[in-house]
Amino acid sequence: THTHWILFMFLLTLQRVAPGGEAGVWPMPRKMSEGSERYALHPQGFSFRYGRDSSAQLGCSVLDAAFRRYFALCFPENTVETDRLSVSAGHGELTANTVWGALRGESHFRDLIIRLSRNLFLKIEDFPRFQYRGILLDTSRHFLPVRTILKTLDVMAYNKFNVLHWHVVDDPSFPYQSQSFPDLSNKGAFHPQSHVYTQADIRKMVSHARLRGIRIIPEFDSPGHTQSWGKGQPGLLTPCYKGLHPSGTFGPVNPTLSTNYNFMGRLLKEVSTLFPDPYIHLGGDEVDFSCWKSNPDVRMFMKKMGFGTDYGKLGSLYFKNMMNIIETLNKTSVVWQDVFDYHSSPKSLDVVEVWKAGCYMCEVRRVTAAGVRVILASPWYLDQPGPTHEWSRFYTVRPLAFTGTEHQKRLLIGGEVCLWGEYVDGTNLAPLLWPRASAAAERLWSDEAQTSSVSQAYPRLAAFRCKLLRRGVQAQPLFVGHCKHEYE
Ligand code: CP6
Repeated sequence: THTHWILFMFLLTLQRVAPGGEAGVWPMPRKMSEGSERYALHPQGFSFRYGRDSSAQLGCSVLDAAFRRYFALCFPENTVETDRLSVSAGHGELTANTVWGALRGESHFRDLIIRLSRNLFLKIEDFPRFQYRGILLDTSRHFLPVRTILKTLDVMAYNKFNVLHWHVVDDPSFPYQSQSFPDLSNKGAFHPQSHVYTQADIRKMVSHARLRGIRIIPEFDSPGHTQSWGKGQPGLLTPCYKGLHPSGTFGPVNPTLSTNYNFMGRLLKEVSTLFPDPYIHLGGDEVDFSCWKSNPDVRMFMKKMGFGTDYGKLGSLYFKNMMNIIETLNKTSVVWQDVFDYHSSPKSLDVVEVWKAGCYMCEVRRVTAAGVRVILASPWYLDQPGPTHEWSRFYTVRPLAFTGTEHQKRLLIGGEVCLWGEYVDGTNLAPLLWPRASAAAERLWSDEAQTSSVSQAYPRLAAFRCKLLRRGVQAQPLFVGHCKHEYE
């Protein structure tokens, strides 16, 4: 059955201008017919309402909250823009088959119909190209304030991103405050009170994201990238040796001790109850085998297991155990491509994230040929310094241009923009993300053939960036020009 919601959330983006042009319609919908008349919109005579036939009604928390947000977006500071749309006796209508679809006008194989006054019909048909449209934020290299993350979720929703991949912890700091293991952040965070995410903070983020149709996938990267974990969990990391003696430094998680798997199981159980998303990211990238090699206990274990000198087999064993933990928690795991490369049974993996530069299409081809789902990140690294106009490089990525069967293409579930944190904190996160990540957003949402021209995208993206400024986002400029409302 169809569900109907009468709402006007799309009126402002549907002005009479060349396809989405000055209105900054972004990302581009599949089909959009535009009327020739303009209307002014008055806050007094304007409201969002549930349709009479709608299966969702007042009390649907997600849409009630969306109505309030969109109203505020339509009327910033409650001022009326008389040169904009208004409908005195008209109404708009949106049809979607899920609440999430209604949130972003996302309607798989359904029509989105906007009807303005009696004689003007505007029709949008839209659905996403990829189901997974993510952004990675890293809160270990720098702590990101909770409000910065909440604001980023807002802007992600404007761009139809639907996944926040939260790289919570890493070598430099452990800001996740665990109930079962408080020492992890007491000793491993930059500061045990001011630079941690409490369970209450996380619930707030998860709920804020959910109301905007965004999933939060936490990453607890191991066995490498875990230096900060070692401070609060003695015995977790492998002691590295220099010759016959411990050197005093530590390497990846010690994969030979069952106590460490008990610890990981308890930690991930806590994490899995806090984050409702079915996916958990287990990391697995850049594991330094040299410390494992140096340690006599690890070497003995290798011998006992018959692994020879192949430390990839030890990595496989670690991930088999981790995947078992994830399975008992009824979750699906995501891992970095490194795990696929060193794993002895790569077909058993759930989802692999391809991040390395070089021939990333070759890797996508290999992983999908093994029947494993892929998230593509390689072409969308935003944290490396570069010229502003590189948005066009992000825009012209062709994620499905690898050789493979239709089945392989379907295994590419989407892509992700990575903003690693070495050079990023609350001061520069927004301008680094926006509007460059918006270029990737359109690539992941829209039809490729309809959005392949950089020169046609430019004025639309420039207008969308002005819209972001108007909404209080410090999005950086694309090129020479001005916005009607500059950032203040
Ligand atoms: N941190 C972690 C990182 C990176 C990775 N994992 C990384 C590597 C190379 C570049 C950017 C980021 N900073 N944990 C790799 C997935 Cl160019």
